Amino acid sequence: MNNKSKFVIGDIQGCYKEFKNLLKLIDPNKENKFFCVGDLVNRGPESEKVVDYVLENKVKSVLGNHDLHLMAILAGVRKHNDKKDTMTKIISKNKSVEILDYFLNFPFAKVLSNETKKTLVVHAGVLPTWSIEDVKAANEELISSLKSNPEKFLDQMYGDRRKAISKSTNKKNRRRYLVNVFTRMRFITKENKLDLNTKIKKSPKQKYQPWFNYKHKALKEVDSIVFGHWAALKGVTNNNKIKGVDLGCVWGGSLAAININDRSIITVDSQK
Ligand SMILES: [Mn+2]
Repeated sequence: MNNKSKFVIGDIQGCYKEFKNLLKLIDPNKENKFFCVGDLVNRGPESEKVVDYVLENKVKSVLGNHDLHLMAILAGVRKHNDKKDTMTKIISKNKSVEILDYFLNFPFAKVLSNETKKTLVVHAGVLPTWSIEDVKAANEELISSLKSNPEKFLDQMYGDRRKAISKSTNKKNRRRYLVNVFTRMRFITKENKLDLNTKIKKSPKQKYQPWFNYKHKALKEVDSIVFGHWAALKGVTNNNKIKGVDLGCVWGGSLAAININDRSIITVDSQK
């Protein structure tokens, strides 16, 4: 395999065995030329092993909603939901500070460059109206606020803020909206209003479209956008330049990696 290949790996969600199998295919010499799309943990069986591997090997990722949830638990501002969450072994490790510190290095959006190509990586999506500069500004706004006071940020980030807001309005609501765009968004209106409840492929509400169906300003500056989060799509966006890489490994699908150079996809089956 071309050792200049760079990959973006889909939502691992604690599927450690599949993650290791995928790494054998894409990174046999441990040159670490891969990046993750977020949701490294939760719902799956071995989140604690994924976290250990991530810290030991300095794996890089953007933040997903489940990563933020773990960080909020580690920061003590959110409780583990024993009915749904599968992260008790991470919490009991007594490494909360170390793990939280590491995850605080992750951005919400990242532009990867490979040879002549540029790829924007986000967990859920970006607004169609955003240029790359706007994406970076929104990321910077969130990251600086997260880093300056993690407990406060992680405590306040939850809330179904769906309506787009300008910079001048309430900062807390603005942060919530931006977190929702980067980590939870699936459907939006052309006024950038979010539908945060629908997880299937089509929204029952006509004016809400998948975020990648709109014309994206950022695609004037990057060659493609890669995202995860939306397992129900099975990667299908019908858009050559916007690629979904969450193939639902944790739900019995597969774990995928996309080669950002030629956009080819490598998958390993879920062991479920
Ligand atoms: Mn997600």
